[in-house]
Amino acid sequence: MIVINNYVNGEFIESTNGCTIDNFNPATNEKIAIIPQSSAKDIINAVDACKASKSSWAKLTIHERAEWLDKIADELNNRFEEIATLESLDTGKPISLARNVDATRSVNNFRFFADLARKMKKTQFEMNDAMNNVINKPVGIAGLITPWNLPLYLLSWKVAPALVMGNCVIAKPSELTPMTANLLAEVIHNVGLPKGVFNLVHGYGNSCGQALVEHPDINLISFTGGTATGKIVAKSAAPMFKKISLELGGKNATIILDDADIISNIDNIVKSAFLNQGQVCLCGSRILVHESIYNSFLKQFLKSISTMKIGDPLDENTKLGSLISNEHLEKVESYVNLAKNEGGEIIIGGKRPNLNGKISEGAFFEPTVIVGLNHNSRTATEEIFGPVVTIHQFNDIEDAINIANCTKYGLAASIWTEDTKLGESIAKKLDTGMVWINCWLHRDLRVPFGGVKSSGVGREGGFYSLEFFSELQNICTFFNS
Ligand code: TXE
Repeated sequence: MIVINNYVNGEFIESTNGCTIDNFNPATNEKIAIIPQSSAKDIINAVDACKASKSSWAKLTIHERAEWLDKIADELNNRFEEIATLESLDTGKPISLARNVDATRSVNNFRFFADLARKMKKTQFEMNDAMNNVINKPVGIAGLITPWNLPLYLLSWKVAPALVMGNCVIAKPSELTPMTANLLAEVIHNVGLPKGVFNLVHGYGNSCGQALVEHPDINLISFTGGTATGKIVAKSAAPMFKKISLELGGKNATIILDDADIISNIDNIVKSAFLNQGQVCLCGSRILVHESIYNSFLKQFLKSISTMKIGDPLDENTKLGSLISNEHLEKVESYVNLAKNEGGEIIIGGKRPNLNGKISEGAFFEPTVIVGLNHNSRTATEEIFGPVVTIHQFNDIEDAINIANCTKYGLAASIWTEDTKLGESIAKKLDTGMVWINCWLHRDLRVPFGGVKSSGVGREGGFYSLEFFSELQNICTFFNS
């Protein structure tokens, strides 16, 4: 069992009130760590640390700050296996996924933003009699709030651009997954980043997280989490005119046209539904299939699902681990019960698997497929965030587009067709921030990431992140005659 501290002003310290939160491995229910249950006082201390260091950090050139990002990436890479193991223990996700997705992206995020920052070009607009220079200044203090599904992957996605643009950072990871945020603080400490530039404060969302959002001297909030929490964050931050980015939930459609190459793509479609036990905001949890290929699709889909091994997250062959917590498992189960009440038929899964040994009481749930539901039903439109998909038939493309657009969410979608031109024309009619055609989660870190409607506000990714984590200032200099 590990005792985790906050990291404030270059020191690992307990919360000022001395209170703690127990942290569990959801696959075994073992207590694996104790973390600080921080309060507003700890946020105030972190803000003071940022204030003391922000002008010297902001004075460095962007190239000097990019060097720091590379040092962090190198040290993270040295601890690659440790990142994967901690992430697997903390979330219950399969170790192979923690390596290939979480650990890999966490290192890459630092490298990517270091390289991108070095490529930033001057923006100038010349007039007959003057020159406009648009410069990117640091915003100041950035508050970064992250969820439990991809802990270090999402935290590094915010920390790297925030630092490289000259901001000081206060990070508040999910209280359910503190391990790799702590590892990041150790890495940052070991590489010798100036104290106070990066601070990490652990605690509950409604106390510690809320205090972060409400602190008047924190100039920017980048939040990834649930839509209900996003509303609270937006409401608190808006009167202070903070810069804000909200990456929220999704209920993404997977649209399969009648000419789709099902055989070649079935494993990717299954992955889009169940990666990380369906706990990715981009997961395709509503599958819309053309009625002419419905039966053949269903056969392939169920066959592929049945090969996925559920089990010990630390086993190399495990494809599906546990959900994040027993509480979340109960939420997922409640949706399966709701689906039955709404007239749905569960054709695979729908229950906790029988597992033995130390994982017998873990938060596991079988991959579940529900058919026969109205596309407007609650099960088919609300975010479940678990290994549960609903399948719906359509007979013409406009029908599919209407079904895809019928939820309050608008994060992502995927379209599967041999006619990519048709796919692109459908994509334009979808109310989402992102669409993949014949692929899913195929990520180029330069592209804008984010959603519309209840899926969020703003875009991060590539230069969009660098712009969000900076304040644009235009300097118009009149030519001397
Ligand atoms: O997330 P929360 P929860 C969805 C998913 C899930 C639901 C709820 O549907 O079932 O959200 O999950 C911090 N002020 N997603 O409750 O509460 C909290 O401590 C400031 C989608 O676990 O949104 C954590 O650090 N911060 C999602 C972070 O917010 C607050 C990923 C996210 O927690 C706060 C996760 C407050 N008042 C869940 N209250 C995605 N977009 O990928 C909580 N927090």
